[in-house]
Amino acid sequence: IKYAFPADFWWGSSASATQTEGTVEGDGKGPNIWDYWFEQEPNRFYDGVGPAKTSGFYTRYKEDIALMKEMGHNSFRFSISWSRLIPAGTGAVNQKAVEFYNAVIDELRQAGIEPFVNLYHFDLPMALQEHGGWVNRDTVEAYVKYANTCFELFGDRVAKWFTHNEPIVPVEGGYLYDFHYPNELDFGKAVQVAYHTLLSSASAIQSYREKGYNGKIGIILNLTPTYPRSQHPADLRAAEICDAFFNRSFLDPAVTGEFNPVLVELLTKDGYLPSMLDGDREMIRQGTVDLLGINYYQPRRVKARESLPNPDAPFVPEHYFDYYVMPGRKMNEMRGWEIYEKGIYDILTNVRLNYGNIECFISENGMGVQGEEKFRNEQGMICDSYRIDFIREHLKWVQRAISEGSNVKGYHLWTFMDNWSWANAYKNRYGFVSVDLANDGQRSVKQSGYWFKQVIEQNGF
Ligand code: BGP
Repeated sequence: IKYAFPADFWWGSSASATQTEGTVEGDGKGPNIWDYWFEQEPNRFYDGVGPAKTSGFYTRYKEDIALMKEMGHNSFRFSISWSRLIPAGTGAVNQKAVEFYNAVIDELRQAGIEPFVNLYHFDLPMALQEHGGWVNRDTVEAYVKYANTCFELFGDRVAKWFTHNEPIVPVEGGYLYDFHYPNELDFGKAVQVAYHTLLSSASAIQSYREKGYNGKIGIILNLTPTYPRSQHPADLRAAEICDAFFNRSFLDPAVTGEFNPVLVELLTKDGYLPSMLDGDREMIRQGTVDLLGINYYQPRRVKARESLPNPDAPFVPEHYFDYYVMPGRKMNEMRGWEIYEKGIYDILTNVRLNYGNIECFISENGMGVQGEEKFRNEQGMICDSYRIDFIREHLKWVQRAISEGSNVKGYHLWTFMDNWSWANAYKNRYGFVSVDLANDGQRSVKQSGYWFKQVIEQNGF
């Protein structure tokens, strides 16, 4: 074994409620912003394929968990759907949802798979969005009640909790670049939403600790290592600002309890500081994470702006910097994302050196591919050697970071089985397991799933 991993390494995959569960008539789930948006604009991104019909984890979880076990996984991250558990966002709890999540947790535990539970994966209940969503501070309070409900219901059997997945993404999608509901392009709202999300996380963490549960709680951040085009001071400054907006905005307060100074300086200068209440600072200082999930897909390549921003366009962070494409780089064509494996090592090294080497794991990494059916062989298996290469090359860098002292506890692929994507419905496939929509969602393990099984068995490769 050339690349060996520590004992008890968390091997598995990640998923989210809206992308996998599906809705069943009479199950009591309330609508969230994705159900609503799809109803309004079914052809915006999805060619009419909405989140109600996904891979159907809600009804097929036993089969799926059995497959995870067969594939040797020892952990699985999924999310609770807030609007399934509390259909109106606040108030009554849906008993069918309690039964469902209890059953999933028990099934995982019986299979020897540790449940990693995320409370929020982009899916705000529509009833709360109607009152302003995350712009409205009441949503923070509603979220903390929801989080407490989850701790009370499942805290005896779940020992790894996460407050949010990729909290910067709803800020970007909903308030800067138009790919999440409510797609209002408004920088001031973006900052307020980010702030309220952060506060909700800190407050839920504090509440979890006060109640004395025997587990860990963290946050999952998508980190995009940011590289300047050159060592010229203007390029360096551009990269510093980009990094402050997209990485350190959440990373700093979540891990250290302090806001990123570069960000504070810019927001102050431009008059965009969020409104805060007395006591918030202390809450954020107290509510730092035990555990950091890191999602890594792509780096950012940054240069200084060469022209002034258009004063009439809505304000965005790119006011301060520009991106450039590094010639000759590998790309994921489907998403236009650069594939840069060493980025995962750079993030882990940054966390080791600058964030107290906090306990962390790779909570998402993966390769979306369109049209994988053409790689199915005669035995019916999708031969995704490109995904095996992708995972292996990233794992080599993770292993190197560990050998240099990074406190990395696991690797989860996005995702276990092909699922519904926020950006393109079912076009882009990421799973170890394929889901044949034309054939009643039939599951079949891809070559990468079997390869990963071997990696787990040997705890390396
Ligand atoms: C991450 C999200 C996941 C998943 C993944 C792939 O940002 O946490 O929910 O969607 O990206 O993205 P996509 O399906 O849009 O290609």
